[in-house]
Amino acid sequence: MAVITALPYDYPLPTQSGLALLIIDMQRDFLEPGGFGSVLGNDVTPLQAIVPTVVRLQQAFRQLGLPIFQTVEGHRPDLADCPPSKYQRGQASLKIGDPGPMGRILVLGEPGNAIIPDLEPQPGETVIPKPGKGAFYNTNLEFLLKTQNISHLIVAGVTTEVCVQTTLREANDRGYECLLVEDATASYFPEFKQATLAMVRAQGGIVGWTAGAEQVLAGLG
Ligand code: TIU
Repeated sequence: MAVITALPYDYPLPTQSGLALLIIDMQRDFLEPGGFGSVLGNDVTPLQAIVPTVVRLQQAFRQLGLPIFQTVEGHRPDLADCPPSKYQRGQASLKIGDPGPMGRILVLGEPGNAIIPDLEPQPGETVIPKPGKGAFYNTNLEFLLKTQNISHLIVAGVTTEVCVQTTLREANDRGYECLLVEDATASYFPEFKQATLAMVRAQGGIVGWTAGAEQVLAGLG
């Protein structure tokens, strides 16, 4: 059986069902100055460092003809899908929906809400807009995965302890076998990234597996 060398033990690749790449929120709003992430007070540079690794994974899945899903955190222009708790939280200089240097903050369709140019999806690749941190909450992701008989998810993106971890936990509870790619995920807080990696693979893989991109690419062969 084909495996990816991973922690806490080898990740068995599926034989009867599908494997997909799930890239979380690699958007200008989180990776570029002036977006939602920087408005929250964060330095965005740690997130930019993973871009080449995520690109390598995207290219490998394309070459293998395997499905690629990307998510985008954002809200309708009328903010009707933004809970007041999310809108009011924090003391940022700009709020969700306010005009920023890349358009309205965290609003679907605005320039700053787009996936970064390096990772622009190709026709046939799926983009899932999501109003929350988890990719399964109020989206059709589960329906699309089920329809395509996908059971195994290789997960990358930002931020590790917020949208990525929430999504991993949602996926794990729904029965998906998840592997988080260690050098293809980043946080504004490096210690939170490391803690998340440790949490995911603790207790025999209570949430899933972790592995480096080299191991993932070698396993996919
Ligand atoms: N603030 C933060 O770390 N993350 C988010 O708000 N969204 C995602 O993680 N995508």
